[in-house]
Amino acid sequence: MSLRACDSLPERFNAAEWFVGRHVREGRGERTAIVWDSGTLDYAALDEAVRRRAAALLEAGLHPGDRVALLLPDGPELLALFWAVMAAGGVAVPLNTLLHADEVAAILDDCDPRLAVVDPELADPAHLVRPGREVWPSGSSRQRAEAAGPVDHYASTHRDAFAFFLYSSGTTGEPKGVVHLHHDTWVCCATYGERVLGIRPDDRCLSLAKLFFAYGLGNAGYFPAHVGAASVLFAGRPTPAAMFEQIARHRPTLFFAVPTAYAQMLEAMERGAKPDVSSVRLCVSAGEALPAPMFERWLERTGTEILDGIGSTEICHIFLSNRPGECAPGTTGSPVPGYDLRLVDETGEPVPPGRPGDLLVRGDSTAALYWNRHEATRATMLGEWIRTGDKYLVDEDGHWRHAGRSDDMLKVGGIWVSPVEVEATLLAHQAVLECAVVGEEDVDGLVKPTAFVVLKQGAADVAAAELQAFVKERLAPYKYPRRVEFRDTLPKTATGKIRRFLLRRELGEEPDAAP
Ligand code: 3UK
Repeated sequence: MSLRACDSLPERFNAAEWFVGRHVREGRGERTAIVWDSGTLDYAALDEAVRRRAAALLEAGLHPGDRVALLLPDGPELLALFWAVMAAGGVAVPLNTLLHADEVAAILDDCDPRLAVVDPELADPAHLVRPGREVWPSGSSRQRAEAAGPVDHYASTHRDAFAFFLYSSGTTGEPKGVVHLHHDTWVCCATYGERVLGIRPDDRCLSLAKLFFAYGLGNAGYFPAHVGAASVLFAGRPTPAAMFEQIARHRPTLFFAVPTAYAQMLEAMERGAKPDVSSVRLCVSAGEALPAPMFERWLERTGTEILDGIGSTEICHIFLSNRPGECAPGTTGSPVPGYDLRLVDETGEPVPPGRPGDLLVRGDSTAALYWNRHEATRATMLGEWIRTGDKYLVDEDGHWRHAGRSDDMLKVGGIWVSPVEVEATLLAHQAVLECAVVGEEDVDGLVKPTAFVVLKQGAADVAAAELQAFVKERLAPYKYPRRVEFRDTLPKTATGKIRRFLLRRELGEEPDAAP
């Protein structure tokens, strides 16, 4: 018998009702729900916006379980639509706004939405229409919502019904739809939200990671909405200057970012920027490991700790984390209450203490499946347990330390980059004969993609910058190799496979004892 965290929820449970409607029902309608550069919205206004949008979706013929894709910048419209889709009994699919048009089209073909709402500045809506799929430009979606009378109740969904998909890059670059249920977000709030963040009604949450990432969705979407607190939403590019300005203007109490961003903000401060971050009670880092020196530098400059925690799109949010006042820099702390963790070897047996093993996690917020990916689902979701693809070890103080990945995937600025996908793109360049992409640490100890390239004989010389631009034109810009090194040959196995680990070893990223 397994005790599920969400057993305390009623069987009929709609996440949108919990995170929005409930506050109005219980008399908290006047509390601020969303703050952004041109206004604020209280819970009563957000609830009405959600119910109007749900009405517009139902009028358009949305059926329970139909997917609705959302391609919009962070702001009240995106958050209202996200909840509205669930309020109407549908399944919300927020899309990465940094992707190229053909990357977006491929995701839409996979999740097969009945409807997509698209900001015309991010993609051409007409280009995405298919038989059986309507596409509403975001302006016309807003008009439909304003014209619709609000629905009078949130759909009576099962707590285990599909609620939203988040697309996450796979090993060859093709994105996989990670399917989450109505109870998953509630579980993240009851575990990490309450037990680690201590989320409370007077919090204001600002996330550098956008809402379409699992990380951002919790940070500035459902954590504050769990307790009637406020989301600070920012649509722009999260440069250090923009983040300092947002913090000074909107005075968040919780600030969420990725190590690369903390590194850039520290650099700006070390060059003389003097941001006022006095409103922030806690900073959080996730997406990739936070190097210990960055924790120390930030503490020295701001007087605030950065809580490093690991989460994943599949587990929905953070399941292993440091605790306020007890941070162990350079480690990911200890398991979040509500999650069980195991480290196993290749045969599935537990590893002895101090030795690295493959991390398996059990908890009640883990994804149900990968949409249309039966084999990947079976390889990752092992009954109650889920395979993270990370290697970890527990040190003598009982702290969990990240020890790399069991695949070749790179985390760059907290975002997945598939070396295979970047290599395939480079190979499409007429001058490239062979290439290999591996991670290389920068001065802060953060991984960036480096490409080793062999040019075709007789091909005109190409500059590194040309190859970098070639990748940026075809893939989301954060995927391009930060450094390109030209070689005459690449190390290969007898069967002709490129031995990436030898290149990693040359860069000092792999211990000499590797296979
Ligand atoms: C890596 C970390 C070391 C690790 C995420 C919700 O990053 C998130 O989700 P993704 O699916 O990636 C998951 C993978 O990223 N990783 C994340 N955090 C850390 N490695 N230290 C960390 N602190 O490989 C993991 O399997 O994109 C999703 C909430 C928070 C998140 N970070």
